[in-house]
Amino acid sequence: MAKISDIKALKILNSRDDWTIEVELILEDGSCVKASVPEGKSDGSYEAVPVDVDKAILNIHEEILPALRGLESSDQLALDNKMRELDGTENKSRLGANAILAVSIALVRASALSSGRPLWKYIREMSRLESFGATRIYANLINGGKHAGNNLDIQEYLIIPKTESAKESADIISHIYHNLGTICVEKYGESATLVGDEGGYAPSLDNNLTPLKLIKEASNEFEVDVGIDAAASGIKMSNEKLVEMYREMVGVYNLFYLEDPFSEDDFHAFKGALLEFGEGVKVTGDDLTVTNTDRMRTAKAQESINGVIIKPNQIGTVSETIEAVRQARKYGWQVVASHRSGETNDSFIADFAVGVGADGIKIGAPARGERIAKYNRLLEIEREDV
Ligand code: 2PG
Ligand code: MG
Repeated sequence: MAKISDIKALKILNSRDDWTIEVELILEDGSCVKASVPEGKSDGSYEAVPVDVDKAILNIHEEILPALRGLESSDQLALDNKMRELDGTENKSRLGANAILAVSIALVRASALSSGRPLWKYIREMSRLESFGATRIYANLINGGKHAGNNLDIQEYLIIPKTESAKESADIISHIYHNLGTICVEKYGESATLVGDEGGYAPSLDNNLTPLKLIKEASNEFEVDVGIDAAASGIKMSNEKLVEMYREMVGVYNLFYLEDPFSEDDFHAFKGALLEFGEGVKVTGDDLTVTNTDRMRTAKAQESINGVIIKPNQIGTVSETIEAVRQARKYGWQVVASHRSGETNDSFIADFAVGVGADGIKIGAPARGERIAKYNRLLEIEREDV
């Protein structure tokens, strides 16, 4: 194990052509790693708060580096806590959740490298979390809502292959994605295969259920579950109308996964959906819970959900993200780790998901380099896991 020698932060572009931070972290044994952070568009109001990128870079150089230099890199919890104390706010709004997370990720990656272990394995050992089976891929093949310029209210239409293998999963997703493209062109013309922020097709369609019909047609010969992320905080529709739509999705398309079906403070409406659809449908909190153990506690007390999305940048340190997974496991919830719509080529989320033994990982469609980076890292991890 080695001590922290230097941290350099700089500006890079993300997949939406917005600036974000990349840090290079060097240990005294010569281990040198990079890490960058993603950014959401359909953000929850209770997420940890990033600061302007130039300010974040300054904060890393002037405050975080002097506080961490010379300390043992492998003491993740102590280092994350040190950054939290230094920040001094509840939501990391002074130093910036983006500044803190970039350093936090770089620390895990550097310690893994220094120890000679693959990142996912290092996270598995550090978190002492158990894996209950393979991490299934949640692929978003049709984009709507804030992620696309079309007329669909629902943000994401997902397929989840029923297989334990990342390679088989990627293969199934790729076949269905191609089939879907062909079907879209046949039915709606070439422009129907223009893609949204997460690489899924973004056609304008006659209603919010049609994407499930198209996906069903494209999936024909393959074994997949289907789901949606409504990201309902951004939808202007009454709860009655929403429930009616979900009822049809569950009834006709056997919906397995239902993320953020209502707006972010409506714990009660989530509970209603869970009661109506039962354990067979994973009613999942994202903007509702924002990887925050306090919000998760409220959701548990109100019996609102049976699944949760986990995103490191919603809370701002790797240690707290691990703690959120631990708490979700205690509650018996399904755990799905997730990318953000504004991504870089950093594939940390793939190692994190496998490391903490998440049941699923949401990484968009197999298109656009920043999404492909996660697919390819999952394939690599599967090859390493022998
Ligand atoms: C979501 C995410 C990722 P965003 O709502 O789950 O798919 O979108 O990063 O824009 O919040
Ligand atoms: Mg979501």
